Amino acid sequence: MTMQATPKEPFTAAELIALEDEYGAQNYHPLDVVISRGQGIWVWDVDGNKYMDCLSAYSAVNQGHCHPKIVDALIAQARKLTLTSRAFRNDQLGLFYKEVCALTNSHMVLPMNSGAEAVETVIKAVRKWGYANKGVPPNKAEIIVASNNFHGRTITIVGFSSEEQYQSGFGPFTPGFRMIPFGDPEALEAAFNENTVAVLFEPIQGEGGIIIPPAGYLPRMRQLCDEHRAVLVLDEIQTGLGRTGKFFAEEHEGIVADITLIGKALSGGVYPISAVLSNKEVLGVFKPGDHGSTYGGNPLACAVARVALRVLVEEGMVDNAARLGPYFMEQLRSIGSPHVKEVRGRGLMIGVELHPDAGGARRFCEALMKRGILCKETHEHIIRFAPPLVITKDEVDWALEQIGPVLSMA
Ligand code: IF1
Repeated sequence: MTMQATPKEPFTAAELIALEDEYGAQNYHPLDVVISRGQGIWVWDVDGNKYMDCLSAYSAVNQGHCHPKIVDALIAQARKLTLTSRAFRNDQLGLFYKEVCALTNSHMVLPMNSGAEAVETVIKAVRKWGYANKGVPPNKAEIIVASNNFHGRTITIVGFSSEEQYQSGFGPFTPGFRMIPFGDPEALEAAFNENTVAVLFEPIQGEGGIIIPPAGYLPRMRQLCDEHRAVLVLDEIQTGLGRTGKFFAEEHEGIVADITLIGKALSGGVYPISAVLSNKEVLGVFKPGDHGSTYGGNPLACAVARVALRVLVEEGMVDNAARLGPYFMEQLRSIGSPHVKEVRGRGLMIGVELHPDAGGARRFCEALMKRGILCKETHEHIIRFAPPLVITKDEVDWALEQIGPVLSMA
């Protein structure tokens, strides 16, 4: 392999973009803003332009960019110990377990790195639980999932996606999933059979377009899982940890899942860590050697997550999302743009759905970028606003001053 001469530092935005495009796999289509610094809700590009981050790395940065206490924890732990593997114990893991369980009323935890790994882990756990505890015949376990779901990118996970692009060219896939429309209680009821081991849902579909199920749907799901002795698994990787104005989105519906998946903001965007939170019955099926990960549960991740959880609670970020989310949405509606079909969301997980003839959400995201706001379309017609939960009312007002003219453009 020969190395090409690269330009001398500091690199311009155009040079850095060219490097990404020349050497990187083209599995993304990012906006052409090259970010080099972040603090709280703000990020700066290599030319020093300042932007409000209204994506928060898909809700990983709920605590704000480079939260000083989380960064301090990272640095302090990095100087002490970073990785032991799970062949040995480390002095952060048990403390992380205890704190995350206390905060979430869980009894058992399994730490992984990415959200997709947490989803894969729970699929293994509920299958094994079904064979051992429910008497499901070997290899017959079924998991009920929703159409329009998003749970990650592994082969098994995209295998139960309804999005043609996520699957196309990647088969064959893992069997054992039954897909039903999201939000329809009758379809849900009809999907259970004696081999159903679990229901795996997002409480609000994120990538699906900020889709909130009808009132009563999740309680009905809870009831059906109890009746059929199936494990209710909620993927709160995006909706959890304060994003919707409650610690977990399930709280809006007054239910408690058997298993909750978290990731993303578990570290405040500082380090990859995810976790499966469960009762003892389900995660209890794992025996030594059944599952694992080299980096899962490493002391650096645990030290970071402990502080990331603490600041979320101590600094009132969940309440802030509950307070400012409805205000943000109400003000977005009052812009009265003819392009807007609907503004919906919970807390600071907000979607603005445009009419099909508005010309697509991407052009609005590009116009917002020019006015100092970074956000990302989902599907073709939905603009998503999900700033870090540390945003203030004045900053929401500033954002609205930028968003108003953009939504009103021709
Ligand atoms: C990408 C969207 C968000 C998730 C839920 C599991 C995962 C995710 C509910 C997997 C991940 C991401 C991944 C990111 C884009 C993104 C996303 F646009 F696709 F929909 F957040 F809105 N469950 N969501 O939302 O977690 O393995 O990525 O850690 O580029 O694929 P991961």
